[in-house]
Amino acid sequence: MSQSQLKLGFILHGVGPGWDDWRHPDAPVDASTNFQFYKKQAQAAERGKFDYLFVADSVSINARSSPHYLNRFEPLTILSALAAVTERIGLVGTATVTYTEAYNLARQFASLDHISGGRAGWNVVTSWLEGSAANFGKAEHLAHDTRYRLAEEYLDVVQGLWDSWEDDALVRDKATGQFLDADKLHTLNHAGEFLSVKGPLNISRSPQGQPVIFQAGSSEDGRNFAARAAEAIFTHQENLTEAQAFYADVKSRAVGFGRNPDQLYILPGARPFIGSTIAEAEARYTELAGLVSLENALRALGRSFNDHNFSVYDPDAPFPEQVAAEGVKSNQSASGRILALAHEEGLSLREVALRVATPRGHFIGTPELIADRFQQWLDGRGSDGFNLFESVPGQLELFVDEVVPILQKRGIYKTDYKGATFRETLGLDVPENRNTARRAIA
Ligand code: FMN
Repeated sequence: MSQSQLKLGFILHGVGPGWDDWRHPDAPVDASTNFQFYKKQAQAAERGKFDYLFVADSVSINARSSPHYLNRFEPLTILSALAAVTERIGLVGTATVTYTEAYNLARQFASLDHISGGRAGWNVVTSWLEGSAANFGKAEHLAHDTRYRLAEEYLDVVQGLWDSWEDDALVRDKATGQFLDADKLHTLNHAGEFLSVKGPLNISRSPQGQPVIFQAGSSEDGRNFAARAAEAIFTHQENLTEAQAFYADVKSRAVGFGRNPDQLYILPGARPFIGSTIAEAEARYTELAGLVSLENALRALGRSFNDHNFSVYDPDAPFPEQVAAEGVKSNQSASGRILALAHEEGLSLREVALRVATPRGHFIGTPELIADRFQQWLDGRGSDGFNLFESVPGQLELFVDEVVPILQKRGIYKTDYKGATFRETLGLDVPENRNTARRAIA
């Protein structure tokens, strides 16, 4: 068996995922809306042969939201700009099925795929914050299971729209004057539980056939959705043992849905703190953790519980387990993990909040140690790669210059991009156009 290779993505997170990351002495405070900052990070990641850049998103904020969530670019817009200043790296953006018209979304991602020469990916999310509804004229946010049911129908509609055009539908013969072969342009005529979309889409099939599908929920519904329809899943795993269980579970679900499990990548998050010594790396973690106030730790905690306001409780009393219901309707996997931690270790609210807001992760150390851990997770079938967050400013460059060469030397990471499109880079099949397939059978 040939050695598998790590897939690596980099999340463009502006001033950082934490509430206080922006206070780091080296952090540019305007990073989340600074195109030059995005461009610099994108180009550094491409220099490190990262498979993709990822831009996350949400459609609801309030004064307790983190600095990056409060004020950031819309994903498709920034990714289109980055397409023009990068050449090979994949461009993955979040878009929500609950608050976007399927026709618009299909069109936008197809456009990004054309603009970038076949490098688009869509992170299909359902939006976990109730507050989103009021921004879109909806009386209520859909229930968790309903959102996933919508996601399945929605994805099928979007992929159906992407198949509107067969590959050779555009004849564009100047001599005969034939622009289009109308037999190869197809309406979708979808009418389902949630959506009604006629089609066809007003942009031709894109360079990689269809953008790559990512998914990021890890609840029962989330795992099934990913196993059935996604090509990569973002996840958070506490340790290698849990990651292995998750990996085996999702891959076996994919097999159960009749899929080749190698066509679905499992990508846990990783936030390396790299130093020339372990002590230096630890000091970087401690410096960042030291910036976090209790007030902001409580805000960070609230996010997985439907933006619950934890500041109303006594921080030194036991964790208020009655908030579990907010997590169940919002972010089941993250809130479930937090509740289990509080329960198993009997922690106070303060302790839980500080743990959540200052995650240590498993990747603190020298470049060699980080490479060892990555290899351990890959060889141990805990992951197919990682979705990297920058811990403190400058760590992306350090990773590219110091960790990447070690991974390459070990043969577990590519030394160059394999193909032109994102699918080729990832080794993913091009989905067959459903209309071409039908024609072949007829
Ligand atoms: N949710 C969003 O609404 N927007 C995002 O950009 C987004 N990115 C995510 C990235 C990662 C790495 C992970 C682990 C999750 C992300 N999520 C995002 C949240 C998921 O879409 C999902 O709502 C959450 O994991 C809860 O799903 P569950 O209830 O199925 O566990």
